[in-house]
Amino acid sequence: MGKVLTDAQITQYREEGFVSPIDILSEQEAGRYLQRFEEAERRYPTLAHSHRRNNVHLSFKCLDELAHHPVILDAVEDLIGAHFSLWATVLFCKEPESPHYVSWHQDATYMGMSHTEFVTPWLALTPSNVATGCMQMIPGSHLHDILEHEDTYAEDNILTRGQKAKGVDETAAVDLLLKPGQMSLHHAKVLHGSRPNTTMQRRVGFAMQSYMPPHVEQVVGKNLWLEVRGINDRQNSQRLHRPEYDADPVAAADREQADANLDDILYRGAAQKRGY
Ligand SMILES: O=C(O)CCC(=O)C(=O)O
Repeated sequence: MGKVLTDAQITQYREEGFVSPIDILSEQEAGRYLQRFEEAERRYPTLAHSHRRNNVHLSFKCLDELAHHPVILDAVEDLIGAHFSLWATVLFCKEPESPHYVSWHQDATYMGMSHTEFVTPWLALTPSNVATGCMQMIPGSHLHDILEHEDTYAEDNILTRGQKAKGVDETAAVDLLLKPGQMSLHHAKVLHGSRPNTTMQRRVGFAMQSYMPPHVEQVVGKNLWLEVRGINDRQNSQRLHRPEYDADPVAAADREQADANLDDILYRGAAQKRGY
């Protein structure tokens, strides 16, 4: 038994590359976080929108709190040990009846890391189900090498390059159904994607992408990290600041740098650059 995860959940993660659902917040608490996020979004529209969805935790206090939520961090610790930092976050909002989807991919493909033992918690702030376009995963796919990915730049594909892994057996896919306040945890190499939101409700998921132990090093781009738990000595790394309040200028300056760095890493060698 870990601090949060049962032995069965830890085994599921090791064997399948994901574990879900895990209760983090009550539905009411999730509703309050959603409300705080949407208020901040209305107040500072330039800091969070579909083309500015990375690292919003460096701008909005409610997302910073979630990225440091003790139960989320304990669950992460159960999988990767007691020392880890946060690389980035992505706020995946699928607007009502929008055609946007996420093609099959493996996160580690373009992150420029030395190793792939890292984990992403994805916390639902609204219902994430088949109708709203929940994530789907291919169990056991993290045990294989990274597949070749093709950059499609397809218009409704909300991945940076519209990258699509080749040769995915979609019949093996599992839907990760989450209520508001529940999260999934997925491995850097597991194949996953999601379909469009066909409902009248927004689908909001906060991906803390990813928590990484100190032996995982950035080998492409600058070395920028938010220290989260334990001791994380990395050569030549720069420590990011947490916002003390919404739009805190100290953390905002860090976010500018972190977003530019992410762009540089994720689009390295790409034929086109899009706004995501
Ligand atoms: O939110 C989605 O639909 C996809 C999220 C995703 O690909 C990820 O968190 O790695």
